[in-house]
Order: sequence, then structure tokens, then C-alpha cells
Amino acid sequence: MLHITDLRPTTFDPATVMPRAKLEISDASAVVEPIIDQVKARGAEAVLDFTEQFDGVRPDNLRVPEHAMTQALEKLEADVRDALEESIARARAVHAAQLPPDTVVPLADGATVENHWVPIQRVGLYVPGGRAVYPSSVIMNVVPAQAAGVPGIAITSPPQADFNGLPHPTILAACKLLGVEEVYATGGAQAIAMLALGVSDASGATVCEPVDLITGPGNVYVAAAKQAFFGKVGIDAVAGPSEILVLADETANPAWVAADLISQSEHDPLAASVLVTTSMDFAEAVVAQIEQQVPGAVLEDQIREALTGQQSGALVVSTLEEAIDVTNAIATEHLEIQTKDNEAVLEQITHAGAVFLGPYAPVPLGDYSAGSNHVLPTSGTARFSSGLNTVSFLRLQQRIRYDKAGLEPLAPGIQRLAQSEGLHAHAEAIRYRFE
Ligand code: HSO
Ligand code: ZN
Repeated sequence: MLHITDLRPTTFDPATVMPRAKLEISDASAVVEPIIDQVKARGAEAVLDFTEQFDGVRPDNLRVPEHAMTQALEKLEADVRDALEESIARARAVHAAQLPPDTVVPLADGATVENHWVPIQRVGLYVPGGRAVYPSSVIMNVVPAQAAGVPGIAITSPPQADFNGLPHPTILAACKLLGVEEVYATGGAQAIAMLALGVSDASGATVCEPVDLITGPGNVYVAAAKQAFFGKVGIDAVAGPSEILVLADETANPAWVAADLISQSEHDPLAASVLVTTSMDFAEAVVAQIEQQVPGAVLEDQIREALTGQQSGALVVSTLEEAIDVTNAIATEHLEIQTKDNEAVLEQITHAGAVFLGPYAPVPLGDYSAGSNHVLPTSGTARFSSGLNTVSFLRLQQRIRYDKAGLEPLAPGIQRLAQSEGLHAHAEAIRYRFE
């Protein structure tokens, strides 16, 4: 079911050997526009109306009451709670280490520039509630925001008819564990509009204050709404389907590699699972393992669709150098390296959202508990962007401190530069000080 392409006898372009699945959000933009307009005009009432229309349930309140969160955590199975707590602890350790220090750079007498990091004041985190309910994603969004020191964190997730119009209880329990109290029961474009604009109820009382940044994955409507507000608020990247690339040689375990490829394919029928290897025997062994492991899988249909899609496949190349070139060109979200000398291969990897080294660091480790973040760049955006991290929730504010002795030696040069740009008032602002 995973197609093998033998590239050994051919010359090929590493940038195009593995096409990506096409994702269209332009149609969705037309759908979300009137939703945004309504939320602008009618606030919380409109958010509730759309929630009822799209999710089939009208929550009593948009804001999830405190006791519902407490109850969700009380009812959470003990082993799930333990595992979530371990994941949170590791993620907190890793994200705390990402906090950049402020630096004061002395440039001359009386002249310093300080690089000062400021947390974003208020962020909105979207948590999907449809096909995929991922409390792990709550952790991955909240932990870096908290590590950055963001004082206002609001979470929104669609209400579930089965749970009295509340978001999924495991989501609520995860929020409670993380110490997030502001949670809303709405999803889709209306939830994004609520976060970006802020909403009040019919009496004029504020229900949700507007946020400065929106993060978190969602369906095409969520993505289109985020894009519509980009510029008014910050957004994280628009997430495409999950991707895994395994770069392996004949020393790897084909059953384990097959299991890892299958694991990410269960996220989405458009998910990409790619094997790049120097050994045809190994590629065939992995494919045989896939044939063995997929039948009977819980999400078998979805897995089959993803593995047979054009975006998935096994590529057999002649040399390790070719394997590395292809890997860098694809710029995958998750890269597993399972070769004789993983560290040597890693040295040459320039493009990958996150790299998993060796047979005991499979992607699901990173999805849940490694301590790393699982919100990673997809669709080749690893060429220019990073996964979600503590710095995603910070802004750099430069603080410029010059006194007279600091400015004086620069004054003639600044005036010359200003004049050369035709900006004489700039020059004047300097000159006045030394008259
Ligand atoms: N692999 C997904 C994240 C995830 N996996 C959540 C399981 N739950 C995208 O990185
Ligand atoms: Zn996953």
C-alpha cells in the first residue's frame, strides 16, 4: 500500500520527487466572511447562533463555568492524569530553557542598547473538537505561553452534544491541570472571530475580551478565519496535514519504522508518510510490515487513504548523500533518523521541523511526552519557520539609552546620513541638542 519508487537508476530533482497534498482554503474564505460580519454586529448572540448551527448544540454560556472544569478533572482516569502530568512537567522544563535572557549591549561611553523580551499580553488558543480531540495539543499551546509569562490565556473548543454542550471533558481536565481558567465552548470561524474581536452579550456585558495572538490548529474554516484576521492579531502558521519522513538504512528495524509511518497517517487522509532509504531490501521489508500491520487498525480507512496518497511513499536512493538531499528538500514536519551513524547524518540536516534520533525516539514520543513541542511547521515551511516555542509568545522590545557623551560623537554622522536621505528634519533633531 506504500508505493516504492526506485530512484537509483535515474537522475532526479530532490525538490519535486515527493509531491505534497493540495490544501485549498480559498473556498472557505467566502464561507467565513459573513460569519465574521455577524459576530462583529451581534457579538456573543451570533457566536451562539453559529455554534448551534454548526455543532448542533447551544451551550448555556459561552464561558465554561469553573465547576465544570473541576468536575472534568475529578472524573479523569488516574492513569491518563498521571501521563498528562508527566508530559506537562517535561514540556515545562524544555520550554523554560527556551526563554531568552535580556541583554544590555554597551556600545561606547553613555551608549547602550538593551534587548528586552516582553510576553504577549493576551493569547487565544484554539483546540479542535471534531474528528480529533487532542488534550496533548492543549499542553503544547499552553506550556510555551505560560513559560513566556503571558498573563492572559483564553482557550476555546467546540461544545459536544454528548457532554451537555461543554467542550470534551479531557480538554477541560487538561486546561484545569495547566491552570487555565478562561475556557469557551465554541469552535469554528465564529470562535476565531470571538477571540479576535472580543464579544459582549445582548445586555452589553463583556463575554470575551479580544486577544493579541491566536494559535492552535483547526479545520479549513478555522484556518480561513485566522487568515482573515492576520494583521489585526498575530496568528501561528496555518497547519497543513501531518508529515513524517523516516531516513533509514538497512540497520533499522522495519517493523518499527512501519509502525511509525502508520502512526502519523492516522491523523488525516492527506497525511504524508515518507521513507527515504539507501536499501531496496529495507524498503520492501517496511512495505511488507505495513501490509501486515494496517489490516484491522482502528482507523484503517484513513490510514490506507493517507499511505496510498501521492504525498506518501518509499524512495530508494543510491547514496546517503542523496537521501540527505531529498530529506532537506522535502523539509518535513517530523524527521526520524535511523541509520548506522545518526549524529553524522544529523550534522547535514538543514530542514526539518523536529528531528527524532534513533530507534527509541519515535514521533509519538514527541507527540505526547518527550518535552518537545508537537506544533511543528508543515507543508515545507520548515525552510523558514520553527515549531511553536516560548519565543512565539514573546516580543523583542529594544531599549535605547544614550546620554550626551554617547550621542555627541555620532551626531555629525547621523546628520550626514539624514541629509543624504533628504530628511533634513531628522538632521535638525540632532543639531538642536549641540547648539
Ligand atoms: N502528530 C501531530 C500531533 C499529535 N499527535 C497530537 C497525537 N496527538 C502533529 O504534530
Ligand atoms: Zn501525531
